[in-house]
Amino acid sequence: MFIDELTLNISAGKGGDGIVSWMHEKGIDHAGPGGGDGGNGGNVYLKGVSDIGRLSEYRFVKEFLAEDGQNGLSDRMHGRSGKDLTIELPVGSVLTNTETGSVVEVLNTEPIFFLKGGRGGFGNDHFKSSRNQRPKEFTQGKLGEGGEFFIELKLVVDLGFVGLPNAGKSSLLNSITKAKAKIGNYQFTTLTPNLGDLYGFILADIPGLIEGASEGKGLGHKFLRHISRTKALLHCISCENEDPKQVYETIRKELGEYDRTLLDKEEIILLTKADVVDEETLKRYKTIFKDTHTHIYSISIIDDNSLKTFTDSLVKILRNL
Ligand SMILES: Nc1nc2c(ncn2[C@@H]2O[C@H](COP(=O)(O)OP(=O)(O)OP(=O)(O)O)[C@@H](O)[C@H]2O)c(=O)[nH]1
Ligand SMILES: [Mg+2]
Repeated sequence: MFIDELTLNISAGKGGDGIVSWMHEKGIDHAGPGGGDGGNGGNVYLKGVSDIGRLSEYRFVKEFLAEDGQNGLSDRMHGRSGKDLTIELPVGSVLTNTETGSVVEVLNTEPIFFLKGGRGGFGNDHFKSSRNQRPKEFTQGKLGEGGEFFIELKLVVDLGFVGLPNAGKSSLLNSITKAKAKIGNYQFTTLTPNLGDLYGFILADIPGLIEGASEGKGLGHKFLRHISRTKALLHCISCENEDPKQVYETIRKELGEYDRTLLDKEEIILLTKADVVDEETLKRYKTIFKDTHTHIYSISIIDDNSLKTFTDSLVKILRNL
């Protein structure tokens, strides 16, 4: 089950309490204060991983807690600090503190310091001074930082495939990358995003959109968040459609209703399934976009030349973005 949003309670560890105790030296009772300080609570780090399914592993996890610091010990020994906790999240995760609204984004695999553990309290030994040889004071450990976090995955990808269901998006992804997306001669074969790597560029094939997706029709538009970070969109329009422009407008309308900024992205027009029409028709389809687009291509997954021409151009376009 693919999960791209989740709410979790996450807290750094509490600091251990300082304690009150007395040194016991041979023959002398109450030789002086001996209560050690508490250890600091463990910190929480976030680490991005390239596994886009990682959030589903946390489906039944309600909270993540770093270890608390140990209380102070006698004989002036300090408590051990709590172990740090590292939470792995898919690259592209955005965490929002539901109370404060503060946002942290996990954009790469470098560990991010996220929540600070509470400081350990002071034992009575800490309060010893020339004027106070027998302090009875101590302080408690502080709570670690923490809260409730809404985690939303917005994939970090270079190019998003958009189009009607059955346009051949997944077939294309499988043909030009090592992806193994499910293909089917019916609508909504793709139920969750698929990623592929083309010379280091990450391509995302998302479920097909239909008219009314923004009102929840079909699979709705919830997967569009995954192309919100891309610089470019690949409009996949099947040559089976007699009016490619209308298909293009339908998809644009749904994109715009979800998020107007999606309309400002660089667009590449790709007429798919070119083998189902004759050359003249294909030419006519391409001409429709001439005035509005510079990048217009056609492919057929059974024509290796068309795939090669397209991928060569695509890599150039992506390099220049
Ligand atoms: N003739 C022909 N058929 C194709 C081509 N590319 C894909 N198809 C067929 O079109 C159908 C749909 O392909 P998919 O790749 O599953 O389409 P999709 O756009 O991913 O569809 P959804 O996941 O439902 O959005 C399958 O039966 C494919 O075999 C092509 O270049 N030529
Ligand atoms: Mg598909």
